[in-house]
Amino acid sequence: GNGAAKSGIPAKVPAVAQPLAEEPAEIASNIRYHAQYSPHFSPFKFEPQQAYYAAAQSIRDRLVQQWNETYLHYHKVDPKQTYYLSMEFLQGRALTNAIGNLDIQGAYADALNKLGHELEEIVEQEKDAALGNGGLGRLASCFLDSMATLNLPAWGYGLRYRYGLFKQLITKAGQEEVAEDWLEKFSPWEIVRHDVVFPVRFFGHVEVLPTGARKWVGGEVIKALAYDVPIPGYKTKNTISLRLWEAKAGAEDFDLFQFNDGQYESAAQLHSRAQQICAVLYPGDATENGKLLRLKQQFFLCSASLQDIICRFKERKDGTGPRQWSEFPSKVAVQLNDTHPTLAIPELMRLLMDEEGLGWDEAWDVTTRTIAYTNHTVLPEALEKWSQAVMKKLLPRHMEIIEEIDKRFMAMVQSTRPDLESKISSMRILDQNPQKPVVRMANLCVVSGHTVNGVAQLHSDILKAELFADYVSIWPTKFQNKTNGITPRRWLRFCSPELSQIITKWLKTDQWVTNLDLLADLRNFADNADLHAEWESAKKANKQRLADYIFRVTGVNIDPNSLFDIQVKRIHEYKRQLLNILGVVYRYKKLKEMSPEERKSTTSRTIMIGGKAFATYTNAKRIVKLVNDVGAVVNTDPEVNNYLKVVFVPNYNVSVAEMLIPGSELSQHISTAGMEASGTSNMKFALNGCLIIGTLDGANVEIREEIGEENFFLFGATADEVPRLRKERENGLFKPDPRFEEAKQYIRSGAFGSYDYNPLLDSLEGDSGYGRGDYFLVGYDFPSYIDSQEKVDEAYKDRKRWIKMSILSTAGSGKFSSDRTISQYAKEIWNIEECRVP
Ligand code: HBZ
Repeated sequence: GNGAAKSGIPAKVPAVAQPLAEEPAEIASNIRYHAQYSPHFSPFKFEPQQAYYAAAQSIRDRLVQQWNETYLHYHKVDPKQTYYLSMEFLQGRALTNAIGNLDIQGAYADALNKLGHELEEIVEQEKDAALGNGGLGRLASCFLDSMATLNLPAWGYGLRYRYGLFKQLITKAGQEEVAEDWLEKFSPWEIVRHDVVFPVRFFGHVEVLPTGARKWVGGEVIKALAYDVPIPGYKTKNTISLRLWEAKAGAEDFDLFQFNDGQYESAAQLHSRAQQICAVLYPGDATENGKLLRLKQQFFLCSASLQDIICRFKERKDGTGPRQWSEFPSKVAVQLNDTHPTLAIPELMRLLMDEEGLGWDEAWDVTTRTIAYTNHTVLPEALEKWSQAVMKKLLPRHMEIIEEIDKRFMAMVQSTRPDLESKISSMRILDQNPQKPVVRMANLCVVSGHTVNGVAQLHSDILKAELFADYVSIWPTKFQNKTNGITPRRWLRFCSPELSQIITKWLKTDQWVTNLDLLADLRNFADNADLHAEWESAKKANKQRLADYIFRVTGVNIDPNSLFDIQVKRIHEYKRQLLNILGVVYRYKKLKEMSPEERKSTTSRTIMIGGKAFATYTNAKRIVKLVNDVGAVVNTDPEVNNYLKVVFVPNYNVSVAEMLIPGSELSQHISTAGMEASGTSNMKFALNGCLIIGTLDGANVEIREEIGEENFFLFGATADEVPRLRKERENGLFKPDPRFEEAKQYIRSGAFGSYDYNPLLDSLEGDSGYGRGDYFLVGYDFPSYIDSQEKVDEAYKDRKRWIKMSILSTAGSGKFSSDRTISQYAKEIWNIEECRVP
């Protein structure tokens, strides 16, 4: 797996080099060393960019040292280890996090000062590593931080995409996507492992050997090369790995003869096919080519990771004889982040049977005791289904194995549960629809995994009652809940040092950073006038910083005394940014109708909306355009722009979130009930003392429980009402509120420009069908949303009450630490324990 053990590092050579510098002066000279001797830049310039790379390389030295110590310690102790397989990791920037977790922030700030730079300016030089789309990818990154901090033997596995999530530009036409080159120069946070390379096969066919054994041969073989991103825990030596695979072809795949013959493209064909695999995160899958490439990516991750895991399992034996395969599940836990890495199941079966010679039953026992699956959505269109024909062509041996799992599952149900006869066809892994036979990946995970979990209580309940109800009757104990969490390091300690300092002062300890439940003690001071003053001044500073940022990126001047109201997340109809902007349009129209005197008694608001729309999601892109068009009119309307501003925050990503969230006062989590599995930004906002307006959906339910219903602005239908409301709508029984009609009509009238918003607004009309007939119930929830927003306006006028609610939001956020979530996974799913580096 790492090479260290197999080749046997000579024990007499000390593994640890010089102790690393602690004093700012020594650190400064170390940074200068990197600036002069690293071959990336010419040595005579030391501008912020060079300073960033040199500082990062100096920090990396520390990370490498800790990483090595951690690896050797795990190797010696040989604990059970978890592997978190994910197609996405949304890491964001690493520098502030690394020096914060290593607890050397002050020394590096001083060192950079000696070199004529400000740390605050240097950290801004770093590009975000955006190897993910949204919540699912960011969750994986928060989990890594908690695994390291809790000293758990656990690693992440992912892909090293050449281009991560696109950069969003806002033009007159709306959103435009451009490639974001996060590796343009190089990433100082990754370490290539030229000794960790595995072959990954595609296509080919299955051969039957004389023994009867089956072997996958032929096709094309591409190399997976490991890059390690060290993940330091907070104030601990433990530093784990995010291992990212890159696809490569070798010199033997380069056809020198063809090249010399002038056939340049075909000479390097496998090289270019290898390059395609990790070229982009989430290649568009509208075409058959796109689908095939996505499936290739998924298999590439699964195959390389499992080969590596098996290799490490074999290396870490203590005795003399070979390892028993039955021991594997007590040394290895594999967690699938949604169905994207489902192919780990048939690939582990294949490796065990075809490469290691196990029989079906033994391989199945090992596989099912190793693998667990997390579901992140109940939206039917997001449940992965792969064409059986495509799968057979790309992965012929895996398709055989999947067919066998399906066959055995059916036989088991038929023989033990005749009462489920009528359900079998929908429970099967293979959907034998003659038009388009597919493999249902979620079903494969449920049948093959030992545990299935949802990501918030409501979501897990829905999984058990609806999506996976039939399986629950077979395996009642297989299903669990693991409510999501966020890392308090990145999402409070480092992104809001001002508020953190106040919390530490009042709690008289900084232990809350790793024991977030301690925040509950802030309740003792929720009415204290001194705390109120400090709290408000920290919020004010964060708001000012945010206002300056907004001016810099949009040119819009926002008033730091207005209520900062934020909704940032991927643009999706179920998340209902459209409800937000319709509410804004209604507010604008009412303001226009008021007298100047009346306006003065309203609560001034700045509404910020940000998020990326998937490139081919037309309605999502129309929503982006609408927010921008409304902003352009409102912000330049001298009658109202002291009372209302609307800003679309471009290119929302992790580091923009770190700016927005600390400066927020109200945030919107307003999805149609039952559709947002959990949400995680809701937790980040609440932790930062931001109040929530939201529906009873996902983790909102639990947040409201924790912070108190009097501190949460609730509105809207509940999840159990949604099916009936949709029915009623289909039957023509929905009577829209006049305010809803007024808002839509105002847009249709052209008040925000001549762009044709009728197709978007029409999705809110009619009586049935996805994308029509208001499937997301914007119209039904509109009146209660407006009423709830009026309560927000009233509450904001009472400063004391508002600050108290803000303090209580932070105080009630302890549960939502990813440390709590990961401890629960460790105990209740993985069965792993702390393995602290001495
Ligand atoms: O996962 C999100 C859920 O929508 C959110 O409610 C939850 O909090 C979060 C973490 O559990 N899901 C995603 O972010 N999903 C994706 O990004 C995605 C990516 C590729 C796909 C499908 C979904 O093919």
